[in-house]
Amino acid sequence: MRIQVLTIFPELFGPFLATSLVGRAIARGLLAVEVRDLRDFAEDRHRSVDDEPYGGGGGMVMMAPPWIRAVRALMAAGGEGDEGGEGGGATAGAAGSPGFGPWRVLLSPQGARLDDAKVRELAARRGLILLCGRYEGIDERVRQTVVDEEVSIGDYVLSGGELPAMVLIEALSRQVPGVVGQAESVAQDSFRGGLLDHPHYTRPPVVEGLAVPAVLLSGDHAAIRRWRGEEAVRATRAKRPDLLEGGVGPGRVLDC
Ligand code: 4HQ
Repeated sequence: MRIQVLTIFPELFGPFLATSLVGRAIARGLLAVEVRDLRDFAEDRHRSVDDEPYGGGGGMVMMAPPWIRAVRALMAAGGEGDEGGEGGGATAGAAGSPGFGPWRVLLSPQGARLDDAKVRELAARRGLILLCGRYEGIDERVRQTVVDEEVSIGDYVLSGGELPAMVLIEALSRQVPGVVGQAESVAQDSFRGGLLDHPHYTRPPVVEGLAVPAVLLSGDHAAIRRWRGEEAVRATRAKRPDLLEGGVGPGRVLDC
């Protein structure tokens, strides 16, 4: 999977992309992430990307032309794009065929909230362009011309779309085949059932007077599997009952 990022702070991504699971996925060629400076697509010698809002009021607004030029340049240089289809927004530049090219995502609190289903859906695409805004907003015509979808990581206000983009990249990378190892992917499967994870323990056996549940030391693997299933349901009911009310009922979850 190929992800292109547009930002005025490309340096924020360095250590993130070099570290841990994401770093390894990139090193192994399973994931390609290219971070581009939006200012490279400005028109003036000051490399301006913001201006005062029409209608007045405080703050600055990101200008449309640098974004539009940047996104179109990335699409033209796309190489492998997306299979397209999905009514896709504008065109894929060079070929000019509508609906093809990378899927363009604007990180914004106005988008649908990111969840496991959305992560899987986006991870199934071959190419993404992530637009990271700053300032008080982005000229509305950017959305109208070069954005396929807006995604939010939660109902709070950040100063920029860079952290949301990193959240998305990390979650997406875990869905790329081969990125997460066999053992880890078993644990990951538990969320697919819509449940929270069961509690985990490692040495030492007693911490601050708190002992490890005896069943985990029993060597009885069927009993351990049962205990973990029950604890997952208990944790979900106590901490996130909303997950049990959704499409995946507890009955079905207990089956797996
Ligand atoms: N933003 N989820 C970028 C967010 C946000 C969010 C506010 C996006 C500021 C410039 N993005 N603008 N929450 O708070 O994605």
